[in-house]
Amino acid sequence: MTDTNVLILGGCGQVGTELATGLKELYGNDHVVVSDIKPAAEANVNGPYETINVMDKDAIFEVIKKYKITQVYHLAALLSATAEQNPMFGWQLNMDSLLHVLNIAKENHISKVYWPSSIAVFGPGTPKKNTPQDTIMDPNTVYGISKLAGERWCEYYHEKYGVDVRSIRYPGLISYKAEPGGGTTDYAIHIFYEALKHNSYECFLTADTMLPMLYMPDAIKATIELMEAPAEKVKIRSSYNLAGFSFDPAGLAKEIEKQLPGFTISYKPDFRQAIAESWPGSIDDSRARNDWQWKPDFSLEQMVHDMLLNIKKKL
Ligand code: AKB
Repeated sequence: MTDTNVLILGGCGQVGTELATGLKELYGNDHVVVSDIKPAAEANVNGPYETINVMDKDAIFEVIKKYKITQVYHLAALLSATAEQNPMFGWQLNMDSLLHVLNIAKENHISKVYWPSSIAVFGPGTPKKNTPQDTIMDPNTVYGISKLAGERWCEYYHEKYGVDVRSIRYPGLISYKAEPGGGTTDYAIHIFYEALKHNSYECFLTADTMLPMLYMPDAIKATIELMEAPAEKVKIRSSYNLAGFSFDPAGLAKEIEKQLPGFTISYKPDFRQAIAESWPGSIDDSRARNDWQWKPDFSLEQMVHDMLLNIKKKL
């Protein structure tokens, strides 16, 4: 029997959907409460579910009390492309909700917090290749600014109040179980659906826009491993660099073409190009590898194979 009870905020999103499955395998179905802004009838969750608006601290706290929650995974956020369309709302949602969770932890109502950061904390002045853990950070998107500020708050709450908060700077996450929502790296998911439906794809980034990426099973593995690691191994309390592989749209298209002969790609960059250009092309994640033995399982080739196989079944 576990005395760990987990609450996932933003649990119906791209990461939350798969993280819930992983955490239920670890702690049992009844010990993982999924929450999202959606009403229960639309959420399609098997197990405890609560509708929560993360801007409402009392609503979060009520659910924490009701289920005797010990750990919160706070995944709700406006991502890069959506936040650029609505900057003030992006800032408020991303910051206020994080501070609500950190304050609940500071008041000792929960013992551990997970909050994802992103490669969006980097900016045009950051070295692009093998971007180090500690480097120039000058994000120029609302999302990136909110994630960098969030990282500083996490470290502050850890140092001043002893809050056990842990975080990963997710690169682009590739998955097929749940839809991605409003990110710049989402092209690397859309391309698979279009490849299988039409054998062609029009990309909103240019052919040579290199970005760091990670396949979802590896992202879930990393998240749970970081949260399960003994506290003394977690030496970074802002957020850990992490990545699986890097590619540009032309490279991904080439890999898809190997497995789907005749596949073609064309390019029509839009406002997301500038966002992508401000981010690193590859990431140095040696601190995660050394501190808590992070190691991805999937190569680019294996990811493409698995995505095509599973999306084909879905379609
Ligand atoms: C986005 O594109 O906004 C996200 C991210 C890299 O954090 N996938």
